[in-house]
Amino acid sequence: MDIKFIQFQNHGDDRGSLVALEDHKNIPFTIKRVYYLFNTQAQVRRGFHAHKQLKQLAVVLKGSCRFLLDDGKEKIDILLDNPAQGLFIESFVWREMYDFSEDCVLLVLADSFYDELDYIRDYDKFLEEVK
Ligand code: T46
Repeated sequence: MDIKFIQFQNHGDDRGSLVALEDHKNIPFTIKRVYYLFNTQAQVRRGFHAHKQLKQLAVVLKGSCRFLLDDGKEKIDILLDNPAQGLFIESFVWREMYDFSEDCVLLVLADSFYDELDYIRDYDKFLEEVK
């Protein structure tokens, strides 16, 4: 599986760091939705689904967490701990997020509005679909 990271330019100076995210410039899609996860717990794993259409970019703004990405053939474990780096998540990729640091803030940019019908939440169904 090809894992695509996007490295953002850090416009930092002695006042601090600044990263800008822009449609079709450093983000490879039109941003339709932004959501973020916080107050997560180290021992709680979440995700457990794939999307039929949705493409997303995940950025850890603070702290760290791990993503397990699975395309039905291969599973890859990824540590996200750099706010200047985004993880691009294609459709038909099963994802699980875990090992959240206490202070983790995970930002996700999505190319579509929320639609529960786009989720595949059953792993066996996911495997059938990607066969
Ligand atoms: C994903 C990973 C990285 C909404 O009402 N609107 C939204 O935009 C989202 C994302 C969620 N919700 C509701 C649906 C559920 O009742 O919020 C609740 C928690 O969502 P979910 O259990 O899907 O959360 P995660 O952390 O398992 O998954 C989320 C995204 O849903 C998913 O698309 O790729 O983060």
